[in-house]
Amino acid sequence: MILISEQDYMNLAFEMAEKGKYQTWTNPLVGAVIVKNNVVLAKGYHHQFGAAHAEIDALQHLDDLKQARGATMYVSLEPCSHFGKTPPCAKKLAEVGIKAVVVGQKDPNPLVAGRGLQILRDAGIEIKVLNQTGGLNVKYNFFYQHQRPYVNVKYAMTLDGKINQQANQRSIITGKEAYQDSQQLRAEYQAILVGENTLKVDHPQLTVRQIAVYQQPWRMVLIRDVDQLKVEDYAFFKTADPILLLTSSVTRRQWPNNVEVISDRWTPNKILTLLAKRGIQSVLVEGGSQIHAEFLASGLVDEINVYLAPRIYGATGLPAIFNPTQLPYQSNAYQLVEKMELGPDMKFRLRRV
Ligand code: AOF
Ligand code: ZN
Repeated sequence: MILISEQDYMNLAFEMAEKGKYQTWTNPLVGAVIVKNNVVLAKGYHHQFGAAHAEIDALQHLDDLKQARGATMYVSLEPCSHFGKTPPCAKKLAEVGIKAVVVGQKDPNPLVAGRGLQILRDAGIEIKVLNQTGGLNVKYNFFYQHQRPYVNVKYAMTLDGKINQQANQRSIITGKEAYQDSQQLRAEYQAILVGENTLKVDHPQLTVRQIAVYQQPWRMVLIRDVDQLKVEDYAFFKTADPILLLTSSVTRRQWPNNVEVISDRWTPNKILTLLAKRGIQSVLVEGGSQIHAEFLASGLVDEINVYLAPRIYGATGLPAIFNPTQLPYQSNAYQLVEKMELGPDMKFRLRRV
């Protein structure tokens, strides 16, 4: 295919950015393409958290850095202006003689937020901002716009709305296709939250096992009396990835290095404030029904993912959203954005309108 338009080059930058998926942790996915006389000279992307930014990766793919002189760079995100884990990209672009920069979207990170564009402008580089995200970095953008993590409430239920065959018994509701999908979903979040009952009944590990992620999501449990927990009974505590126990009690125990215990009177809002302070941009709330009800009632849910299985559990089953009387009427609050068939099951993805 011959690439000719600005949009084609930007789409190529978006495509490059995607290659970093699951690897950039809290950094955005970014892609960059260097073009001169309608020829793509080099492509690059942000490979991994802490690694070179996309612009630098693209420059490194030129046969000779001198080729950058007079070239145009198409980059999906505003070049950075700060010294972070790497030096500022905007300065580097000026230094190597890039003539024009076409940017997908401005960087909402307050460390950059227009300063990168200013550096380019001051260096006499032509700039154009397309105001396109390419569908990338939804949670990154949300986090900086709202100063809190993006919240997804996820659960699997039967046709009669049950998440469990019997209270206090683990039930496998959905099939392997849905399992795989939910693994991918976990890989897209930086934190996973469950309640005490879910931990005790389901014994989940809350890790991503099917996809190689740069870092496992933080595993969080809301738990009343944290010192009563028999840690040795849970596979959950056997891996060294970060665990955050949010409790209303006070702990007198010595915990392993990867486990942090924080005491407070936790509400959804307080949990999100804590995560925001730690720079966590997204959280997947995996249940159970009590936590789901509390989050939905708090109005802090941005997305709902439901897996629907063709089974009926009947009267002994636990209803998906416990205590629905607390819930305000939400019929128009969420809109279907995706519907998928997963083997015998269905998945519905709804976003806040
Ligand atoms: C870019 N290109 O490819 C990325 C950018 O800690 P650092 O140095 O890696 O900086 C991370 C911040 O830099 C990130 O939050 C965002 O503002 C910007 N990321 N910028 O120009 C890239 N990954
Ligand atoms: Zn940069």
